Amino acid sequence: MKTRGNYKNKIILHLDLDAFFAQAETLRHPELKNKPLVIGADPKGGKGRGVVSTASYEARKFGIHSGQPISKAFKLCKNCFFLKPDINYYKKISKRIFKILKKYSKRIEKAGLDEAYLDISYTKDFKKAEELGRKIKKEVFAKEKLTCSIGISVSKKIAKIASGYHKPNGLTIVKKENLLEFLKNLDIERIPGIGPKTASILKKYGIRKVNHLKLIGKDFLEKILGKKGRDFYYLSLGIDNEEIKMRKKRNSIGREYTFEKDILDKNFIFSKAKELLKNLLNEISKKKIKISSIVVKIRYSNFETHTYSQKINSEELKFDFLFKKVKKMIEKFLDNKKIRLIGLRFLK
Ligand code: TTP
Ligand code: MG
Repeated sequence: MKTRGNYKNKIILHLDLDAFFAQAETLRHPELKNKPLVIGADPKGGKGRGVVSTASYEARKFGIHSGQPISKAFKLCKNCFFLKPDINYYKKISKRIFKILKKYSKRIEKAGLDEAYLDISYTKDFKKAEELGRKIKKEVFAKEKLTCSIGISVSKKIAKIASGYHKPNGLTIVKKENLLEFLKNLDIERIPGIGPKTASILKKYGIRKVNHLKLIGKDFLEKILGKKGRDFYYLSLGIDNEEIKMRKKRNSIGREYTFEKDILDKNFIFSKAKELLKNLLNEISKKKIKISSIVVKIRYSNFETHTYSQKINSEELKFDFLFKKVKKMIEKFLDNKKIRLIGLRFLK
């Protein structure tokens, strides 16, 4: 995989899992597969006050969709299956999906739990990019038994529109030469950033299709929608220069330890701190991270928690020196109180 270098033509892949929470639930409730399934707040027999997180494609046929009041969803389909969301479970799946995706590009943006942009300009042409799209879909399904939709184009927004174009389980390629043809007759709601509110403003002026944005012109759109309007105008011409936003590097690195039982013995606490410090210094030297301060965290048995930080410079990044410092920092807190947790953190 090569992701660096100035490729003349940008190729962006957008992936979005289909009905993510609902699909995830069918993995552990196979009896719900291909059934109308709604993930959201408890419908409480139609009196529930929360909203729908997502619905399986079978449930969408009843008019159920994300964000809708759960009471309405219940009225639309009393025989649908309703489950409450379990975010931690979805996060675990999401992490594994991203592990797969990271193999295919170093320039990757996490746009949500089930959504990512990958810069795949290194594939150089759309034929190879399409092959890669198929490969990723195959691998996601083989490893996680989940279907996704992929869009591939010359920019982020167009790739996202493309991934939503043939959902579920779609793969849509929009090459530069087909861009304007593809955009022309799309409903304006397909554009990322045009929600129901913006759409209703635009429709007041008869603007329903992407082509209408182009015809009405930049100045008018800017007048009614501000800077956003100008972006929509440029998008109608196929112009979108938004960059992939990679996650910022971590600006701290830390470890903590919760004792099996609350501890009073100072030397025992020091010995744990020693272990944490050794591990952290090891990691810092491996990753060649620059450090500006160290933070000690102490939690007493009653959960009261304190942190204490001190500046350090790179010459001081030696075990003996730091261990002395850490011991002093810890001692400030001990005060003959039982300790539940000890933590050490270095800040960049
Ligand atoms: P989406 O990708 O927008 O929706 P989806 O994956 O359920 O369906 P699609 O096939 O159209 O992509 O969002 C991903 C998950 O985020 C979704 O499964 C549930 C959650 N979500 C909410 O909780 N509330 C919301 O309003 C939306 C839009 C999503
Ligand atoms: Mg999705």
